[in-house]
Amino acid sequence: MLTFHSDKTSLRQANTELHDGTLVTPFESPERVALILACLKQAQLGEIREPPALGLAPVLAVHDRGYVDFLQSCWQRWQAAGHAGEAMANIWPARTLRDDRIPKSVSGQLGYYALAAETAITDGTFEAAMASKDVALAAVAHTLASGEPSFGLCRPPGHHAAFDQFGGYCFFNNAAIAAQYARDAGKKRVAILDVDFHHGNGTQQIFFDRDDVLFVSIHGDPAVTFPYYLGYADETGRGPGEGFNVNYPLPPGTDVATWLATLDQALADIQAFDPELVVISLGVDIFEGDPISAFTFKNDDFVTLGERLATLKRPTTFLLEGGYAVADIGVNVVNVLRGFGGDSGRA
Ligand code: SP5
Ligand code: ZN
Repeated sequence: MLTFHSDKTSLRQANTELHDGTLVTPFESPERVALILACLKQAQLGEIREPPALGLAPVLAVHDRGYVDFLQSCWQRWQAAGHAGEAMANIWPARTLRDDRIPKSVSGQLGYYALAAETAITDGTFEAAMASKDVALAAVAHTLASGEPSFGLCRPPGHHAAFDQFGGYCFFNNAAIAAQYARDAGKKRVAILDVDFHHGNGTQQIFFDRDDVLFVSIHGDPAVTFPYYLGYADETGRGPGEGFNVNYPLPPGTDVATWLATLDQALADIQAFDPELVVISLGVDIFEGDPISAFTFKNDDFVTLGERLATLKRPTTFLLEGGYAVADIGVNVVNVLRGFGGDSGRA
């Protein structure tokens, strides 16, 4: 399987993440991509290509212009304001405060455009987010042109990024950008299957009113799990989008047999939709050893996941989302791709 990768994704090198009340080194690290690359090469899974730089037009097809401008200018403005640390939100237009005016200062805008506080903006964040969406676009373009599967080694991840909000380590919604690109290239129905431990709130929001992009997600129950405010089963879409959003929240600790039985339902939903392209938001944070997640996949279960996804027999693009157990991240990603490709050998 062809992989797309850009060294520019390593330009995102934040030093701080607000985690359980302290600032820690971010779980979402450049090391993640390096380790996956090493495993892909060792497994000889196929060619690894650089994506072309496609600019902002495909981003603006799913994100707000003001939001994109904010991401592009945030770090420089934060520095110009003389702040010592990394740019992070500490005030929101929450519940009892107005949300219909955009503040002028970078601190106010951070809260306006953030949906979580753990994700700091730093030098290189925007450039890395640009590279990440270029990886996603090159991967989907390859699948559209050839019918062959592809893997986009996206970093930073994307599925928490909404129309005009960042957070959950995400800035541009790579899966949404790729799906919209396929729609604009003439594909009538695109399905996005999100298997990351966390609900893909951003992807859901972007397509909630639409019947041309089906969003199906299996994830930790939002009642007890990030992103907390979205991902319930009663979120089924709105207006013309009614019935085209499907959430399968599962309790922390859910066993793999139950998870896979849920996947079978998700695959049936996707087959019923008859998509011309499937985008997999591939989070490997469903691994039992993941430091911030609570599902129970073992290394070999990722092969099974890949095998089941292959039963769809649809043009498929895999895009990396989460996965923070770095010692196992490469093996787990390679196992999915191997399972999908029919070579069930374990990495
Ligand atoms: C793309 C992706 O996987 N983003 C995840 C972002 C999660 N950020 C907040 C994590 C909060 C974890 N709290 C659980 C602590 C367990 N000790
Ligand atoms: Zn995740």
